[in-house]
Amino acid sequence: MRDAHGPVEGPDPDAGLVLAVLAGTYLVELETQRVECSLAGRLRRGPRDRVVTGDRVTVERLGDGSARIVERRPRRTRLVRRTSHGRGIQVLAANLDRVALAFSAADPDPDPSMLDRLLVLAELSDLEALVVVNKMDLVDATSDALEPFEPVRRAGYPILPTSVRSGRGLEELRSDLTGSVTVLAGPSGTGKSSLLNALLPRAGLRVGQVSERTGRGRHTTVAARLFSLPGGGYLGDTPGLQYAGLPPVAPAALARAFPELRALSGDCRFSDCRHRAEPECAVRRAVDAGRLPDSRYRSYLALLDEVEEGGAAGRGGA
Ligand SMILES: Nc1nc2c(ncn2[C@@H]2O[C@H](COP(=O)(O)OP(=O)(O)O)[C@@H](O)[C@H]2O)c(=O)[nH]1
Ligand SMILES: [Mg+2]
Ligand SMILES: [Zn+2]
Repeated sequence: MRDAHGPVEGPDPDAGLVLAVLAGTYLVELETQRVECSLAGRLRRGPRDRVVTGDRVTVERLGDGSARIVERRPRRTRLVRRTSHGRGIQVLAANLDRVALAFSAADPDPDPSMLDRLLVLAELSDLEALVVVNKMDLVDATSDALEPFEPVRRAGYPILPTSVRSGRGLEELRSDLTGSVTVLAGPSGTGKSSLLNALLPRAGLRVGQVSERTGRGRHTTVAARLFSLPGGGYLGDTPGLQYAGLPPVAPAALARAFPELRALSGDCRFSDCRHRAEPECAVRRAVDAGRLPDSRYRSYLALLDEVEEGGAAGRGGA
């Protein structure tokens, strides 16, 4: 019961959080319930990602019991990728705190260049990243299964070994994620749905499904879906990230998306050094001296090619 006297404080009853977008319908969590909403006409004009998972919105209840989103509130963060055609950007989710990148110790084997690409996408979206190495039960305790993740650990990213099968690391992951808004992304088959089911008893996601399959050349949903964590916060998945091209960025912004390059680039001779073959390049020097792992540098060069081909460089696209 509310106190009839004095100002009413606390959450705004019409403010909601978009948990999922499904075929033009928006699943919105309000203070006390979840409602399916449509979009007010003026929000329907313009880009298709005008309202995405994670957006904070204002909802208006209509007399017939339905509801619609009448306002999108300012975004704190945006998880972006390049649109599948063209040079624009597509927003996959808003207001995330972190991305948890799920890889597996085996089956499939780790793919360091994919990991570097996803880390760069997280950095370009201003999101924290952590790396989950799942299926640790498939490798024995003395193996060097974490070796492929060493360059990334050295770059400063947290690495958390887990196994849905044995339960290893799940408590740690759960407590780490509690209280923040995180999506899991990563290659197919690494155990993302299994991890979500283990952490969210009621999510009921299908395991072993390739959710990102395309039929007749058309992409199925790539949008993120959030579930509330028992102790607070939200966790979800975002199938769209693993095939993602980088959004158009300037080469300098790409270099800043690698923490270890960021730390070195001030020491290059040229302030606009792209760290390829320029003289007196501090990054090259670090690679040659073994201080910067080859794999990270190769990933940078591959992504630099992609960014330059995308036309962002020198055309004001940044
Ligand atoms: N051995 C082992 N298998 C796992 C583990 N986690 C998931 N799997 C299996 O890996 C396959 C792919 O899992 P899924 O959750 O669908 O992966 P997703 O494509 O990333 O969502 C399924 O057969 C799961 O049973 C794990 O920790 N250990
Ligand atoms: Mg899955
Ligand atoms: Zn350089």
